[in-house]
Amino acid sequence: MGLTIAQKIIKAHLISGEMTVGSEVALRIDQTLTQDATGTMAYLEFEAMGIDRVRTERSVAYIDHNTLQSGFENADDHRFIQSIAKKHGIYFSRPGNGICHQVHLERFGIPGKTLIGSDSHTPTGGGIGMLAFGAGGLDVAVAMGGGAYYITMPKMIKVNLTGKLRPFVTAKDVSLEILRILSVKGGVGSIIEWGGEGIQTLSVPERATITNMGTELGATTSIFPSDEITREFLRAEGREADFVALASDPDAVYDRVIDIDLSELKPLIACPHSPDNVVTVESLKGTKVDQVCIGSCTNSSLLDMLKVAALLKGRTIKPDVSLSISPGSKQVLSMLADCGALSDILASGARVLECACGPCIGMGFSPNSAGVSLRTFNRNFEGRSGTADAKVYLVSPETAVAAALTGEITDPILLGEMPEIQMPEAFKIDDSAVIAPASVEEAKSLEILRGPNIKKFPDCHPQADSIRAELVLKVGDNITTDHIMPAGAKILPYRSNIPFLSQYCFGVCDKTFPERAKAAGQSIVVGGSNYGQGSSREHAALVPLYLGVRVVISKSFARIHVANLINAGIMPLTFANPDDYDKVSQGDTLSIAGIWAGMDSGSMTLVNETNGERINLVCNFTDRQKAILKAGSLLDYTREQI
Ligand code: MIC
Ligand code: SF4
Repeated sequence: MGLTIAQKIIKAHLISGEMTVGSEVALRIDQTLTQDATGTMAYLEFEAMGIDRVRTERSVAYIDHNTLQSGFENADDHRFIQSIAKKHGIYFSRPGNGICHQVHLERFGIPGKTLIGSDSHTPTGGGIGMLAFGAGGLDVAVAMGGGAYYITMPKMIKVNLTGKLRPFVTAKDVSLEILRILSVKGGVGSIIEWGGEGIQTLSVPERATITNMGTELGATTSIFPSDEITREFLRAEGREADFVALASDPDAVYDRVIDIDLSELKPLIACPHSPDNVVTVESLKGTKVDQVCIGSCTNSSLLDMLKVAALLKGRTIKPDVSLSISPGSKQVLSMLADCGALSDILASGARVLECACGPCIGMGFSPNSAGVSLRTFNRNFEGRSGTADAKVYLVSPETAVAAALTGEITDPILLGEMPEIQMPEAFKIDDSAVIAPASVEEAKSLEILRGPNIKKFPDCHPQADSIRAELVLKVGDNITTDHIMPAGAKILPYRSNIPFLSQYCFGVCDKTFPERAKAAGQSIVVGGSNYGQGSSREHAALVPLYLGVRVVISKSFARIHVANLINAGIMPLTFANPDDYDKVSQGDTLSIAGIWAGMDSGSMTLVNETNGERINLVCNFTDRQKAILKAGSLLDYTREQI
């Protein structure tokens, strides 16, 4: 039987486990990346493991999320990360050099290699044929130390593209179309491979837009073949030597095949507050727009920016719309400046922001009250923009420009002819903002620079054999990590200060949660399906842990979050019958006995002491996961192993 691209890469990196769907496999990791919002914690964890030097082929620490520096906190964290990177063999990408996923694609990604990153959009690397996963910081720390990365062997979904996109219909619309088809849960447990003759019409940055947003499907990752288009991109980056061809075998078997005819797609838009809430742009025409943001790791490549500049050229944005543009990297920004496109953008009335995540994670540029914001980003979760009642829509750069110019949601086709975009043969290479690590000898005397914002890792608790606790919070379906542990300019600087962060835990759902959880001592949280979708932030596990949450019960979990819960020593359990979700209410006293035996047998009984109901819960822990829970956390488990 032939293999898919992902199966080939998994096979080449398999340390242990069977490559059968549903079993746990351990993978050797070639490259890691971190960003600063998750990185500070990841490096504290790496440090706690006591390993001198990273054991990967390439590890890069990016600063791209917390670049506002409205106090000492972010700058202190940047210095901490820079100093620890230098000492331990990690490349450091300075603030301003760009968004981790964009820069990694440009300068470091290699087809056929494995990459894990402490950011859920690490699958962007799939656009260049990498097998790239988002992971919690602790998993990345372990991989930096040479340890394996564990995933549940996924199913394989193939998306076959035929035809060619029409003018003004883009890779972003392909991402939105697959979200419309599969929903934010449709990719869970699967790797999505993109193929078919239609991919020949998509450049690497367009492919990367698609693999980037595969994260919103809940997919384990997404990947494109590595072909002549990949070679061309690497050549333009001066890295042709990194090229290897990669394709699936003709007789590879897929669990599901989806066909999309590119020539039939229309400009699409995801409505508030979920990326799968997709309709045609046309159907919303005339909706008044207050703000437009172009950028983020989804749509900030040179190609995207050149298209935006060409459409804005000689035009002025509506006076009551504010437009921000954040190029994805210093390479992109500097090439825009060299060719004059930046002047066209500025002349239109746009505000050019630095090459960073910025408004995508609520770091500035929040919309006005109840404002309508059209963004080329990948997430429009409630409150994420920093304005609680804003209505955020996700669109392509072309649709974004059309809204900025007309002041309302407008099909970009109405902008007239799409200008011809000439991509340069070679990109401008300047790696001066990437600082290489010190030599082993030099590293010995280097000091790590720590600011007062860095607080202690929360205490972990080895899993006891029984628990009796209050159901302190009951939430619904598709709860995101932005609900559990919000980000944004006010809170993001405190990612290494769990006690401070804890005041905001679940704030989007229930502002009284932190106080009630603390008062309860130890507690249980109940969620609906796809609990924990979205970001890879392990803070969505560490902060509840700090507040006393010991068990989370849901109808189903998102992949990275469930791993983060286990890594933090919080036991995730699932209702055997999803309808039993209705048999518990917030405030009930719940108990579970015989937990250790239940972990082995795969089922436990939850007793609702308040109403007398007995509810069957299931779990499917591997031996490693049981050992982590019993040790109290992955950190404790890893220390035991070392
Ligand atoms: C996001 O897009 O939500 C983030 C911010 O990049 C997160 C990481 C984080 O919370 O720091 C992600 O996607 O993993
Ligand atoms: Fe940054 Fe937004 Fe991409 Fe997350 S999704 S890495 S916040 S640009």
